[in-house]
Amino acid sequence: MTGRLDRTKPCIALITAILALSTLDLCAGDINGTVKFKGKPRKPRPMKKLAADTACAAMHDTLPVDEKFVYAESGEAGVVTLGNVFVWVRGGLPETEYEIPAEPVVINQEGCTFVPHVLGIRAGQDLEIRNGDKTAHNVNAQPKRNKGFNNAQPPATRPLIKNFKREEVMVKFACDMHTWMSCYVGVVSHPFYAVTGKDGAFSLKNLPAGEYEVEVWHELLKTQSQTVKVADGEATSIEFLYAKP
Ligand SMILES: [Cu+2]
Repeated sequence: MTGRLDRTKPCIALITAILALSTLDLCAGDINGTVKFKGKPRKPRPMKKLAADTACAAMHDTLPVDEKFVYAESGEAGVVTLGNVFVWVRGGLPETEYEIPAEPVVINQEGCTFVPHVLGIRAGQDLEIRNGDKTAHNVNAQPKRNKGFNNAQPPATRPLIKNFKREEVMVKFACDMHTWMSCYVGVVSHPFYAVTGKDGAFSLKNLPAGEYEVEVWHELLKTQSQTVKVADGEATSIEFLYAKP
């Protein structure tokens, strides 16, 4: 039994090496990073106005909290990792047309909240807005560079299919029937964007070698940017640190 295991070891090592090679693009590089916040984090606040709406309140056992400041412990004293941050390459990319995914990006209205709260989409890509609730919503998209829309969406109706033609970071969405409802959509003309989870981590993969302006956006803390160099076959690590203004 031991001998057999020993013989499989080199084979496993070889397969691992081949797999590693196949995921490493030698003609592109990655940017991996973390977004953090230094200071006393704002506590998530219960959506009190939601409680006053009978139909919406009935959808929850406990009152949901807002997602304006989503964070986790970072391991460093006084510093937390920050979620719901939109990260994108703002400048430095070659003028190339990137194929637009055929699959739509989905926003759902669920328990009288937009899910997700922060998301990204390609300019020209379909956005499918669903109403998963047994109550009516009114989707009010408020872009500045794109065409806005304002559509009532009764329960059990077909999703709205929309798209934004131009790059715009960010487009705010609200619901005219429920003032606490909001979400933010980053519309980007290329595939190099991400939204951080609670751990603050993001990854922008397969960028051509070059020098880029990477920008981060947070609903309450606004924007920051950094110049980042990317080399072929390498991953560059960066960190963004917000502090209380
Ligand atoms: Cu609503």
